[in-house]
Amino acid sequence: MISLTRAPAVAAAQAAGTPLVALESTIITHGMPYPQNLEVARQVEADVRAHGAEPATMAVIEGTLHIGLDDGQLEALAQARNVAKLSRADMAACIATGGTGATTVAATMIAARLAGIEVFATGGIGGVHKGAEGTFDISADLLELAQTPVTVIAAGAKAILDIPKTLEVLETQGVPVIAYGQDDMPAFWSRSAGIAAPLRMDSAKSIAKAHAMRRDMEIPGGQLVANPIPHEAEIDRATLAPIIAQATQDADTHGITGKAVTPYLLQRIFELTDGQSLTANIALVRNNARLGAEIATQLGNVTHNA
Ligand code: PSU
Ligand code: MN
Repeated sequence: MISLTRAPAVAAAQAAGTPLVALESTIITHGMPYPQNLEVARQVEADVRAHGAEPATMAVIEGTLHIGLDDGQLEALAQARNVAKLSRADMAACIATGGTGATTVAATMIAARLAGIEVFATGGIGGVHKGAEGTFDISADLLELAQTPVTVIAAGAKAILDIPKTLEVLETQGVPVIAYGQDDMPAFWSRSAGIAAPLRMDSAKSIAKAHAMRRDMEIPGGQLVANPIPHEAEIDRATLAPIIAQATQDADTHGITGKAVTPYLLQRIFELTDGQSLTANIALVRNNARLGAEIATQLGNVTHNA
């Protein structure tokens, strides 16, 4: 038996038919420094609620998979050090052995599926790292998107990743990548990666209909919605390119490998931009939470009127 607990607000929302939006916890434990991580976790939950949905932040705490966290749990995670970063490979082991860990995109998708939640908003997904032809570093997030039926709203893939290779893997795996409201693929801190996205949609309703169509056609897997960062928060690509190159080189110099790579790069870029990367990160996560709530609402309409 899976030890799974819904927060009271999540259980009430599901009973009432209120739309739900899953949120991840690795962004709190490994993606941002304290105390901004706690402020953002609370703010993003408030953003989802302000747009008519109920948030469910996922985490494994002492062997129980939590679907929705209370404020004390959010705060404990935000302050904790050495919390495990859980992906598909280690989530079951963590639950089985009574461990505590934060959920990545892949693990949050698994938690959402178990809880019956179909929409999940985050900042950025993992992808194919630069130099993957040598390291084989490809995030499990991409393979999760291929098999778990959750629509994930992110601001595209970070420029720390090899975006063309990330798109190739997603195409091979049959994952629709939908740019929201523009033709170009967004690149996290920048609105454009300089290449076209495979698909474009201009409304939450279209995205919800496409999600429902995959379900009706029994095509496994989810969708990736790439929502461009708001204009006012954007950092342009030219500014970031040397910073990313530096951070990537530093990771190499320090022999950072495996699941430590992404958190290391995020922290290094935060330092090298004097915190500007974090300000942008916060703006885009909030923007994704709002769109996630709209998609979840539309999905409820599409499903019930079918
Ligand atoms: N990208 C970000 N912020 C993040 C992450 C990725 O911009 O916090 C986190 C997410 O939890 C994502 C994980 O699922 O890193 C990917 O890690 P890896 O590359 O080791 O699969
Ligand atoms: Mn990796």
